[in-house]
Amino acid sequence: LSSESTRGTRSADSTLESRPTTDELREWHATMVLIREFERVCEKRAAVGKIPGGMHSAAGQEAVAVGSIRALEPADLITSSHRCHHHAIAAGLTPNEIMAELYGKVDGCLGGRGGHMHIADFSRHLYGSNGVVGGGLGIAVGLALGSKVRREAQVALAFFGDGGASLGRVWENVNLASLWKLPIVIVCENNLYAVETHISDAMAGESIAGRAAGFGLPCMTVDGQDVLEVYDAVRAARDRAAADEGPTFIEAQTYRYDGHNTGDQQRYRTAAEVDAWRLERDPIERLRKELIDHGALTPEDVVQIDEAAVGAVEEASLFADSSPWPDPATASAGVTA
Ligand SMILES: Cc1ncc(C[n+]2csc(CCOP(=O)(O)OP(=O)(O)O)c2C)c(N)n1
Ligand SMILES: [Mg+2]
Repeated sequence: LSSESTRGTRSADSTLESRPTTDELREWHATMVLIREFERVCEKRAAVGKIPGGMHSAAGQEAVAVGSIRALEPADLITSSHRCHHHAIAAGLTPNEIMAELYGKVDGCLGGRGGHMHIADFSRHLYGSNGVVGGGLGIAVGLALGSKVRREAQVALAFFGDGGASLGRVWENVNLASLWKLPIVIVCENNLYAVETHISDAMAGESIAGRAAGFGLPCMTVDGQDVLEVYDAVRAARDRAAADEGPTFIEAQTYRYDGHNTGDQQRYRTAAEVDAWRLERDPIERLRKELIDHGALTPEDVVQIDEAAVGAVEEASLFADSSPWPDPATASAGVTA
């Protein structure tokens, strides 16, 4: 459970055919387990008011974040959405600094001034979670434009949700990305719901990827519960973008296990629907089974990985609890009139 990002673990001359190593897959699995445990504990901490304003859990969507971010090279750039902890952990932020930020404490990644919807760390190239639905995509388009103008090989990766796919702002940015052939990979995490609204009640047309195709860029749909399928699609898209061949749009079909945000009573879906996704398509169980079947993980390893995740998140909670509040006198530091 290294806190170091393992982005770009493949050699620069790797081909599309090359597969992640067993060690890499083991790290992906451990990171997904850590995300799941982080969300489990955060839900509890938010429910008792430790996380002011509540939060949006990404439990169930781990493979989208890990598969996408592991397909990047270290210099690449990421923007997130309001549902963001899986992106932040996959990008290499530690549970301690994320948890302290969620609590609003001084040891958080932004000194406790950002909170859940402003988790960022420019040193790890994470340009923020975002309370504006679809807002991160606009920032990523700007990052990709900057990279192209400077002739740097940095690719931007943007995440947004199916609800964002019904916003004009999202398509304005997809249009510009395609028109200007920007080095960007656009990942829509289609978890079927925008707050309480099922996608079938909100969206005309066949699919989100189908909509995107109208903007003249390669578009595809992937199984977002299959980390390798996500990785392959994003890696190919990343390679295209780095070769100055323009953007790619990827719709990753996924599912959130928890409510939309803290306190959601979930009257808009059945427990049976949630259980079916958990039992039949869980991204961690799938990868775990594959690794065990191939002798890359033992049942003892699994116990140890689960325990390590519990320990790391327990430590993060203690760390956040004991971290001081920011000094009110510094509240406007850096703000100019
Ligand atoms: C511009 C804007 N409109 C509305 C909201 C309120 N809002 C917050 S999350 C959300 C639903 C987003 O759904 P989706 O894009 O599918 O992401 P998910 O929550 O499923 O991850 C809405 C409507 C907002 N934050 N920003
Ligand atoms: Mg959604």
